[in-house]
Amino acid sequence: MTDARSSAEPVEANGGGTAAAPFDGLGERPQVWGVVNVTPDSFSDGGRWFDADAAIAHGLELVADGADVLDVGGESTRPGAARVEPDEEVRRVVPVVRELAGRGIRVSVDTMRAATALAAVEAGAEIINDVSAGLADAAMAPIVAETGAHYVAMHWRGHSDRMDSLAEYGDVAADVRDELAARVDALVAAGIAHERLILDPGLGFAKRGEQNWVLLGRLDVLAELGLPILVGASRKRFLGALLPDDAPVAERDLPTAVVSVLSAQAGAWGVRVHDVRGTTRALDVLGAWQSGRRGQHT
Ligand code: PMM
Repeated sequence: MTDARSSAEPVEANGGGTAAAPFDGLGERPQVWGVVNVTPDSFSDGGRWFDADAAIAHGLELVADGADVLDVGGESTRPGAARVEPDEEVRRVVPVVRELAGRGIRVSVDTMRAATALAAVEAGAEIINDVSAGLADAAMAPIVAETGAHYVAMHWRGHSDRMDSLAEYGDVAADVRDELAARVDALVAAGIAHERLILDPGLGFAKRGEQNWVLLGRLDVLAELGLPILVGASRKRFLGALLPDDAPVAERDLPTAVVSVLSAQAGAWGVRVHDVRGTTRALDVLGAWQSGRRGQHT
């Protein structure tokens, strides 16, 4: 195995802050993660990037649009989705990761499997984005610890085929915080450095529409855990619910960009989006707005 630790420098915010420092909403824009799905069945882009060459070309476009990180995934997590075979997942993501990382792009791999995570790190990925926070594969946390990769722990209660039945909460913001706090303890106990962790509220994963809005409106509750927060609202159903019934999925990009801005203002460290161009432009407006605000006070 290659020594991933030496290549995995701290994930820095654009302004030079480290991953442990949440975006302060005053000047630095959050990390923009561009989604590169190498799947035939992802809900949000209909598997348009299934072919490796097409996925690589799409990733390069996202970087040109301003993506800081490319999040490469080979398994759809849309509600009701069936699991992909482990070998097939590796076959889909590794060539794409190798090519993009080889061009000096910071690559994350979106996987719940330790074997895929390891293969991706060996191919140059610096970040493992695990929507199950280690719950789907007991080997994940020790493997991530061994590689020294950064790790996104997303709030998760069960696989996509049954997650819609797992959306019962007392206080959704406090419950998500507490369940993620337990995952942080387990991940650190397995050897992952605390400063390598990034948390994600898992919008749409065992959450109903209004629960997603509570999580966004109360991001400060999750911020109590003192780790960077990644928000993945892009093109999700709860945004579609704001649009006319017949609106195509791409029309969710404008609401996504607005959520990116509001998340940044609420202290999110990063946003994971399909339409990188729209979100970076929206975040540039926020940056200009904030610089105007600072000017008023000097
Ligand atoms: N959402 C999807 C997939 N991976 N990863 C993180 N960290 N957070 C998310 O909200 C998230 C994710 C949903 O599927 P998509 O790839 O089609 O957007």
